[in-house]
Amino acid sequence: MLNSMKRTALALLSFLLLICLSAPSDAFAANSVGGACKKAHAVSKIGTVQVVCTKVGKKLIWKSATRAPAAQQSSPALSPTPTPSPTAIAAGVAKNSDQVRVDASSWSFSFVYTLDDKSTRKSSTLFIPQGKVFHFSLANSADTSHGFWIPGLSLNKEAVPGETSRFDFTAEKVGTYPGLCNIVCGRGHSGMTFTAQVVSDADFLKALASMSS
Ligand SMILES: [Cu+2]
Repeated sequence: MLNSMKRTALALLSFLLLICLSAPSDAFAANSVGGACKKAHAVSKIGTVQVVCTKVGKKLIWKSATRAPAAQQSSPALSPTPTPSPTAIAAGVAKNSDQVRVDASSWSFSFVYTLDDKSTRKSSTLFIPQGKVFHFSLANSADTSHGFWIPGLSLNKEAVPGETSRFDFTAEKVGTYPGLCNIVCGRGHSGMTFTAQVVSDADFLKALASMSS
């Protein structure tokens, strides 16, 4: 009988202890944010949310004290490759006497575009905006001649060593056109191939933006 009473008393004590431990630090804490409280500025917790007893009108209610996260600090600017402006073709690039420079060397072709801010972009593919008078320069600093030939566009120019030639060209039809050297120029001659892409203004800007400077 005595043992039974002891066990009951112990169980009751444990229960009370559990209530004390789990109760909020403020005895008035209600079950949720917005619930009633009795002591202004009292601080408590509801679940994991810190709450403050706040006077709203004539009532005292628990309000979340969790602050909004601080605005994210912006990381230092990484100076991304500037995207050519939409006017780069119509106004900017068109101001340059050489909108694209074709570099013919032993044994490859590369294409260098000058943007309106005079910066350049280099590409192994020749992009030509459709329907525009486009200013080309063709340079060859090597010691042998190369032929800059795009059969599908009927474009054929000789790149003479040490000389730069200039010409205007308008490509009328969007498409992909294989290009190659048509002068036998040495052991790497057969590898002197490239692709010309005639594209819309929008695609031309995208292409410029993706090129390395
Ligand atoms: Cu060649």
